[in-house]
Amino acid sequence: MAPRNVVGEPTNDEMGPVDMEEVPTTELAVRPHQKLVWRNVILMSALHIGSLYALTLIPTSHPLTWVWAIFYYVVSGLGITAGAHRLWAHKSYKARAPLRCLLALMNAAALQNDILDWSRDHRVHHKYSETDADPHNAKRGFFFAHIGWLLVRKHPNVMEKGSRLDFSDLYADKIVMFQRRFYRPLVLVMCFVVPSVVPWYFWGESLWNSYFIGAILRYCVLLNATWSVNSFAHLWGTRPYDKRINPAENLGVTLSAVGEGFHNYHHTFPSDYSTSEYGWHLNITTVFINCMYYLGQAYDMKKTPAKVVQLRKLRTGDRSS
Ligand code: ST9
Ligand code: ZN
Ligand code: ZN
Repeated sequence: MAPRNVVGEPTNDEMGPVDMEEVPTTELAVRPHQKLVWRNVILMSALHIGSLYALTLIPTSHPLTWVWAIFYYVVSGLGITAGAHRLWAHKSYKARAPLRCLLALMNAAALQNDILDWSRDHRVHHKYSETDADPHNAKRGFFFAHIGWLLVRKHPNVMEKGSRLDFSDLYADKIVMFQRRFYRPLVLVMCFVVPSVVPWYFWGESLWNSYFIGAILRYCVLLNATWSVNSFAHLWGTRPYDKRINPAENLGVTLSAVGEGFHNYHHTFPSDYSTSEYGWHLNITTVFINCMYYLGQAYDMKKTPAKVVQLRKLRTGDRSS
């Protein structure tokens, strides 16, 4: 994707006033895109309640089950960061078919919509950040940017502006389309069956404990870590590369989101494969991609030259580092 300017896009206010006479008053109260999708509200509430219950099971579960849950958290997190995000949404490096198959499976373990949907929303997010066309527009507040955007219909501008972007590379990728076609069974196996069965089979954990800790709790924490990039890292932190945009460098998010909290850098240089000035530093995803490079599975990694980064910091940074 070509580097893009996230400032200067028209905001909702600049798109002109709503013609009040054409919109019946009842529709003004709750617009279609603000209506709650009750199915999602119920599922997300159940997931969070189930996760609180899972916390109570930790003291009585096998320590290897905790290790497994953390390991599988990283595996599924990489399916998002190294897969949907850096490979498919940004094309910041290339991957051979075996790695793309592996990443598609790891991505299904994260259950964050299929790769095509995820990448489509993410490209629109970068192009139209902090406007109504941004699926998780942080200008609508912390809650909306974090989880609220998944509980209501999308703003019509998301579809309208999104339909102007090019996603032909995603539709042309057979592995992406395979994952989309068989998404439900893949999710069933990768997100729920595998994390539940491994502790039960290998060290005799009860299926009940392994399901709640390996599947439910791990999935819920992973979702919240991912959403933190949209909420925390779009609202709080330093802006050493471009002080004119919302996305910020946020250490807490970097640590929980396996290296994705360098968000001011990432929105300033979106095609950099390490999403950070500092390469592999605090960045498990970059370590993973580098290992794949040495195994011959990843190649053509894009890196913004240090000189360009320094000049940009001097020109638009907040001088915080
Ligand atoms: C989840 C995703 O959690 C999380 C993503 C976070 C992203 C973070 C990014 C941060 C950077 C990376 C860091 C990663 C860090 C990872 C750390 C890991 C440790 N453009 O969507 P629909 C069109 S998912 C163009 O149904 P509604 C299209 O034609 C959680 N067109 O809209 C589409 O039809 P089709 C689990 C677009 O009806 C049609 O509109 N999943 C675009 O308004 C309808 O689309 C859930 O909870 C676009 N961008 O529904 C499910 N978008 O697809 C949540 C749409 O056939 N989703 N179109 O082509 C839903 O239920 C619904 O999407 C909805 C909106 C209710 C939210
Ligand atoms: Zn991105
Ligand atoms: Zn962002």
